[in-house]
Amino acid sequence: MPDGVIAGFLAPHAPHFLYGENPPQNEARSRGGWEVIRWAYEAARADLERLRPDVLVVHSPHWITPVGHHVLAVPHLRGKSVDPIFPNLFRYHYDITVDAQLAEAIVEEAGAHGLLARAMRNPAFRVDYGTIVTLHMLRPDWDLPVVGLSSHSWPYWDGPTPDEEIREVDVLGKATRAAIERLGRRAVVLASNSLSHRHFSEEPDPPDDMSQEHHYNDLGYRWDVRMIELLRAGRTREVFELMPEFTREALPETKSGSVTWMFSAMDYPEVPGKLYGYGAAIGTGNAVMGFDLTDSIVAGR
Ligand code: 2X7
Ligand code: FE2
Repeated sequence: MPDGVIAGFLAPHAPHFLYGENPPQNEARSRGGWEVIRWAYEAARADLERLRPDVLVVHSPHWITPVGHHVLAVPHLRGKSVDPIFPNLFRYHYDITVDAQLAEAIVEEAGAHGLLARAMRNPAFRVDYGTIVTLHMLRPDWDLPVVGLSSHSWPYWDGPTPDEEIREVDVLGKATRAAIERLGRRAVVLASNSLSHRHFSEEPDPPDDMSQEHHYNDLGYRWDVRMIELLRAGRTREVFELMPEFTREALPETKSGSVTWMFSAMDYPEVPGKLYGYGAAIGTGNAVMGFDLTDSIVAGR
């Protein structure tokens, strides 16, 4: 089997999905919920297993670093992560093994590609829920080493501008790929992103009352379906051409760059994406999709 970047997954991280799973690591308990997405993740997990990667590399919008790109580079991270907006749903005890050698190589390559990048070597660092939910939903056994990348953005400053952000994550994707190839890793890259991102500001009581869960508006839903159909057809170039309009109209979480980074790390393949499922989380649009560069997960698009 070849080395390098072998696949990517669009793997959204609403804390609701993990809350619905009731894993022992999470303090909050639910009656389930968000099954369509949780079943989608079940199928994606089986495909991830077939790919036999030796590392998972994830880019998260909820580790925000205004100054440069940061990369988790502590070999072992343990602690408790709490979602700042939904602490009632997500209080998670994590125990994460990091491929620190790959993390350092990504930082080096990012620097060589002209980006400002830093290795995060603080063992007391608290890992964000975006990184954790995506990794947990795809690999709940946590038996593979991982690398986490931050999102270099800051909503309150003039820079980076949206165009600069896109350029930065495109270059970061190339640097990630170069590091993976240099070390001969078999890596799967994960975009921790939902799609349309307007969400309700009040939760139902109880939060897992599924009669209250639906898309925030029709505009967001229709944009998501349009983007998903293009991704399913492998029409990647059109997806990126539409990205600015999508960003303006649907306020998608892809704005923080995870999807662009992932496609750049995969070298923008025009492969058909496999849709595992699509559904709402407090109004946002969430698709779980796989992009296989090896042909080991085909079928069932
Ligand atoms: O971070 C999130 C998200 N992306 C979607 C929905 C709800 C909460 O948190
Ligand atoms: Fe999010």
